[in-house]
Amino acid sequence: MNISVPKLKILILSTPVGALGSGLGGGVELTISNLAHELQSRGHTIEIIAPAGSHLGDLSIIQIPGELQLTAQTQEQAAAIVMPGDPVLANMWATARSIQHDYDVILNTAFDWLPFYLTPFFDTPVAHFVSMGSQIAAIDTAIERVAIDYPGTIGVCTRTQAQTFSFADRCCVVGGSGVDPAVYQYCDAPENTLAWLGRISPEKALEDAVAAAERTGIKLKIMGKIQDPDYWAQIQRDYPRAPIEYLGFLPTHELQQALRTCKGMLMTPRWVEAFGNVAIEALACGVPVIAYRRGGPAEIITDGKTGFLVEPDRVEGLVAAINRLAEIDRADCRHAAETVFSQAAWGTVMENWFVRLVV
Ligand code: HBI
Repeated sequence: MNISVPKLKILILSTPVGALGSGLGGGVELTISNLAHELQSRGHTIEIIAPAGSHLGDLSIIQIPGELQLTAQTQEQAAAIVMPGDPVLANMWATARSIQHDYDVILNTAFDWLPFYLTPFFDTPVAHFVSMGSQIAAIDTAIERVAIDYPGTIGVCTRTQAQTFSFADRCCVVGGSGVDPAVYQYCDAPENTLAWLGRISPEKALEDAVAAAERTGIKLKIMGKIQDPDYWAQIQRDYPRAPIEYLGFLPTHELQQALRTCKGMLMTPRWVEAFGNVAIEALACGVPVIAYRRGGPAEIITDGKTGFLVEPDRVEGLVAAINRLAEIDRADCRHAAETVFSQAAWGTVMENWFVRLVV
């Protein structure tokens, strides 16, 4: 029986740390892009508010000027809330307030104090997609206030991420994204290369993947935004002989072309990765994922079937798993992306979340 779902008008507010398309917003870019396309394909109306200079395929975006927000993961746990002089975050939410009555629901994707504080000031229901684990106590407190006063409005990617908050039981696990299998070309005859994808920033611990490449002598293709140039320079100084190649921050079509021929992808999060969109992109190409057993990847990868989960922060564990990659059937990786982690399956979870908040 096809229970008809009401067609919703959804206003999505992006992350204030960078324009969409810059790579500074990390996984949130893929989350917003895939969600917008999937919900539009189901007849919903989507509008996006994001910092000026944003572009995301064919999606229309209300561009907002102002200064970008400091990234939360670079601040101390006890940090005070900091807003720049002309904050793009505040400007984005002032625009949202002025047009809120044209929409059934507002989706916040910023991991910042302001959107949570402003929630009671809005008439239109606000759903919050929380994109990271606990970073700053003041932000945690603001999220908890909303979780208590507006039950069901705090969405998180994984159970592990929820458990970094004291109010884990008040969070709805909605996943981090879903992939459209048609966008990724499956490859069952890989070359002898490895891949690492992500923002090049200390919490992603790229150095461990580079160390594994040096020890195995297998070339590591690195893709992603250089968010911390000093950190990247230090890695190159520490591992001068490692067989690495930096391919840049690539759009999905080019990214999957470079990724699909790899025999495995390494995920080395030093922090509790909320989800790990890059893991499901690798699976969609048929590429097994070797990941530290920490955070989102530990809930995405089935050990021994779609990749390997290894002891965190130990390069020798990565090396041992690299030597076992031939045990994985790449078709199992692709199948996981076509089913559990598909854009369609995730779209249904997100659609149900929004419908529950509107009725
Ligand atoms: N920091 N202050 C702040 N706000 C965000 O929305 C934010 C961030 N750091 C990282 C980030 N978003 C995204 O890269 C998440 O996908 C992790």
